[in-house]
Amino acid sequence: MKLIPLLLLAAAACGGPEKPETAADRHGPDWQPQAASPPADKPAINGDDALIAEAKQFVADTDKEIRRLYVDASVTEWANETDITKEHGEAAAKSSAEQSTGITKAIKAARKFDPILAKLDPATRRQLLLLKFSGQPAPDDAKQTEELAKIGEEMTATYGKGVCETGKAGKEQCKDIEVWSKELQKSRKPAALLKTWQTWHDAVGRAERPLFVRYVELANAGARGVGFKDVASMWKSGYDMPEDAFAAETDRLWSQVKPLYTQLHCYTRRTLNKMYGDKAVSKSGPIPSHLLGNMWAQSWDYLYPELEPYKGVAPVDVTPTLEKSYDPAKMVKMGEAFYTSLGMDPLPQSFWERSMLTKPAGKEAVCHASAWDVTYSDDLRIKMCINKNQEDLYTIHHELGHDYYFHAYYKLPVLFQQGANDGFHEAIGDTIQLSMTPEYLKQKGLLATVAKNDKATINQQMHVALAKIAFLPFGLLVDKWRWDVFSGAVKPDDYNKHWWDLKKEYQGVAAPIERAATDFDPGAKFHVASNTPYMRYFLAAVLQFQFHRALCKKAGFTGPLNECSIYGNKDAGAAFQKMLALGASKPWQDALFELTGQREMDASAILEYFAPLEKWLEEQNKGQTCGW
Ligand code: X8Z
Ligand code: ZN
Repeated sequence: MKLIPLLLLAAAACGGPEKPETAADRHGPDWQPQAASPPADKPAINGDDALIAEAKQFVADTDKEIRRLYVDASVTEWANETDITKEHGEAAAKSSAEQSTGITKAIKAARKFDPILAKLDPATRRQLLLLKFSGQPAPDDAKQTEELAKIGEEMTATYGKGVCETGKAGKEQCKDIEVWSKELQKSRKPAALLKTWQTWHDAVGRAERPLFVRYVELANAGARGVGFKDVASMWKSGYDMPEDAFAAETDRLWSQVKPLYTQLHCYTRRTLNKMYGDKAVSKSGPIPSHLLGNMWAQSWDYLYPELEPYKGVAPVDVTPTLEKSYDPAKMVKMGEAFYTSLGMDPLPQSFWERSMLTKPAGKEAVCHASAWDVTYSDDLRIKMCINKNQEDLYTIHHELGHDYYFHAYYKLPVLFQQGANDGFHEAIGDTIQLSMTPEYLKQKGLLATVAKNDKATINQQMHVALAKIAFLPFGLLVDKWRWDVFSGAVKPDDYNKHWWDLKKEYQGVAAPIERAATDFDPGAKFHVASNTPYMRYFLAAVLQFQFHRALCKKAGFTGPLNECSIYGNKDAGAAFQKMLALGASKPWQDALFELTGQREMDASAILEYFAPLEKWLEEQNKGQTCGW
């Protein structure tokens, strides 16, 4: 399984399956996610016992069938993403279509158990609930199902290959996102940055546009066939609460963190204004998207040298050491060592034999990092094109978080082999990142010196904030955009405009040049091209601090949250593993409660963690007009 793109719902971890569990326990067993099922509260009838037994058997049979479909889809998808060819793409589309068809059949067949849901044992009931969210449903017409799967593969492959030209011998020469990203990270020349930004967006975004427009129609047809209003409704319904309540939760969490983001934006904009002048960066408007060191302006850590609060205090960047004395496998070993220090198992030998740690020579591949349990049986792998730099060291820890989640639950029924919600899956490795403090990095020999004073704290916090606070509005808006697209509230002619409206509203970021309705800038982002839901990353950005706070408490740590590292702490490790082992067998609220004592997602741990930086930013921004 890879954390799953919508289409696939296979097990890969750049998306977990779309989203598991659901409302059964909190809202009563009759809670139904929009699906067109008969009411669940019909009076008991004599045949109930037979139907209950049948339901149990159905769930056992479905487990086998879905496992087979997931494994087939995941095996062919792995082959294609590590070696993009026409044949691999066709095979992947075929198994993806079979998976959609099989899931849809099962969802429809399960409807007969709706009248007795309340009488089923919790595990059977929950699997029936999760089945509704177990993958992209197929449209009724088999031809359309095939088309949907093909388009899905084509979109992923188009993104993976990147910007291509046909060379002399008629061979296609492509430059993938890695190449363009390096330019955006390193250059400080606005004209060069603009050229890079525009090349990627024009080539990849525009190529994705017609595919995506059709994809929306077909995916919605599939969702409707199993009783959802549309794909947006299907995605939002998968969180153990009514869909509107879920959407309101995301807004509530954003309102908790928005003031901190606004302070960071204000300080960053002022620094960029000083660097590039009023013409390039206005003092009061949104920041042009190409100047933030990242293709989507989603995290700004490459601007740290320019934004460093106090010069000459102590380095916080481990890239120089990685470049000098590491290779990709050694970086992954360092990640594994963190997890084993918590009492978790070493990665299986097969991980080292089967993972893709660098781009295979002479092949096209999807370099966007992901984690997999290809056969849903502890067949753990990661797929990355590792660069020897700090960002990728952190991404490795993110991906291993997925693999350790897979490992903790691989013996469960396949429908429970998911995160408690998809945000949990994304948050595991990120929680570990929060424990990679300067002290820890020094212990590992990655930093030679660590300063312990207020200035060092602010520098360190700025470094973390440029990755994790800058990310928050982006994490929120990608699926706000897709919700409006799938629901039909926004039509294709306005797709691009709506994207930039949301980028401005939430991120305070603007397109560097005028964009047209024929452009398709969202398609220049991996998760849109690969149909991987994105709200999970926003949830993870919140949850990881909640997890970190709880784990630090279990570890007996009483100091400031930003100084805590759970490295080597077996008590914290045991608590973490206990939650991971639940998979999706319980509503996420129960899993969260188990670890944190809270039943709600809550951004207060973020604010607690960043309290020193927030205060510092407010002082820096005093007298300024922040916002845009
Ligand atoms: O896609 C990812 C991971 C794989 S699940 C590398 N992330 C999001 C992104 O790159 O946009 C991690 C942070 C957000
Ligand atoms: Zn991930």
